[in-house]
Amino acid sequence: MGLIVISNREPYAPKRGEDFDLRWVPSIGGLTAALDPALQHAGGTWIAWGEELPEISEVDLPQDAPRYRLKRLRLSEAEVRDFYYGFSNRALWPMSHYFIGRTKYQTATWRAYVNVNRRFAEAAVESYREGDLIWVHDYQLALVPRMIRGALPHARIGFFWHIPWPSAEVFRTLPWDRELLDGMLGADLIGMHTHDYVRYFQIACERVLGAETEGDTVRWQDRVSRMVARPIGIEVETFEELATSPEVEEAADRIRRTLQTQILLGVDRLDYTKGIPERLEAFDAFLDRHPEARGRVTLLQIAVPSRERVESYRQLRAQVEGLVGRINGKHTRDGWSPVQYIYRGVSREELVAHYRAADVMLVTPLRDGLNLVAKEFAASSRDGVLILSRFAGAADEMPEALQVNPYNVDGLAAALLEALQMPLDEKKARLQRLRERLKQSDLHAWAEGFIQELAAT
Ligand code: GDG
Repeated sequence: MGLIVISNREPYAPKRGEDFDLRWVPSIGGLTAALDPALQHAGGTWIAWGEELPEISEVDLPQDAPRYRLKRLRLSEAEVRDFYYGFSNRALWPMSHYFIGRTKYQTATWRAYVNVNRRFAEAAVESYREGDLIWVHDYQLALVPRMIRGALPHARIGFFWHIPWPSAEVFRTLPWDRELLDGMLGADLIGMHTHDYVRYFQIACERVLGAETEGDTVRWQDRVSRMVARPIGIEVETFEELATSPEVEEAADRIRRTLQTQILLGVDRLDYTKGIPERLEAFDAFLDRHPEARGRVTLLQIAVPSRERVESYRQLRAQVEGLVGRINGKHTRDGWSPVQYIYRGVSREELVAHYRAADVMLVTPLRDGLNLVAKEFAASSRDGVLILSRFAGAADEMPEALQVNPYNVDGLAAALLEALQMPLDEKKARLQRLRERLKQSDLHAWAEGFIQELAAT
């Protein structure tokens, strides 16, 4: 029995070195990090969009000791524009995160979505051998389970939706609500991060399709799909080891020495779901209210460039940079500036050094499927405080974080004060409990658990 993984992003991307040698470099991100070991273990095929060097259609990976085959789909410029930026990121992404006002529902991009989903499904059918398990990932590929099912009625197909599933009233704004649900229900097992998302999905199936739901199942057209709430985890030990390595400790010390203040940290893709302007406003309000904190606290915001071809992401960047300028202009004095803003991705070592240097981590999305940064910080920090939005999927599993409503700027400013004043033993006790829970359901348990349940269907 082999495994077929299907995702938009590929696990390794090809890079030409200075000597023109081709290297396959692991992609950044939790999903690919979790599934790569699982696929190395089971053997099989990974199907993804070959973004760089699309002329390479297949490769055996990992490069030095191949265990599985990566099949790379070449998408045309128009497909990237309409399927990826158009439908996935301007219709499904904002809708699922409750940003109905930012959606652009267009028949032309929907058609491209259908066509590209079909290409992924066809590649999967071609790779399939009797007994294989097929695991499809995320909102870009929601129609793939049904399309595979049409060709392989007896295959075992799993699907994981990595972003929030919104309330049925929001979901019903999607003009292709029936088609999307029907596409997903081609799977035997459908995973989401939280029980709430699963419940909202079932309600949508009832209202939109008239499907029957019972317990953790949905019955639709003589087939039963089972739902599972299984939040993705992280490699806890990897973060602990990295965080306590001499290089990272030294880098963390450097950050502290440079800033010479307490450090509040934000790390996000620059996305309107992440609540970055609200966080900046809250810090501004905090400095207004607590003049004694001026010169003694810095907010370090790492914003990783994302989806820059979409207008609303460019607008967000301008908004954030305007706010940073306004807040720094208002409060800067005697060589201290309140906000340090980094607009680029950093290496994993630098990232963990920042987690390690921070006194307070601000994870304040307006809506987030789960949020891995919150978990990574909890695994890496020595005695920091996590402030976490109640609208991140991870909040269910992290009750020891200071939970906030990111829409409440005053409440967020008050949480900042509480975090900065928290006694050391309380901070350590909270982190300890968070860490224990992270270890009980880490990344490998997540992947292995889903695969085992799928195998048992
Ligand atoms: C989607 C859902 C869900 C970030 N900056 C740098 C960097 N990162 C890494 C982090 C983390 C990952 O990227 C971001 O994951 P998140 O979960 O925080 O957010 P999304 O990208 O929106 O992910 C989300 C996730 O899928 C998994 O299901 O949790 O809700 O939206 O791992 O460490 N890594 C490096 N440099 C950076 O500057 N090296």
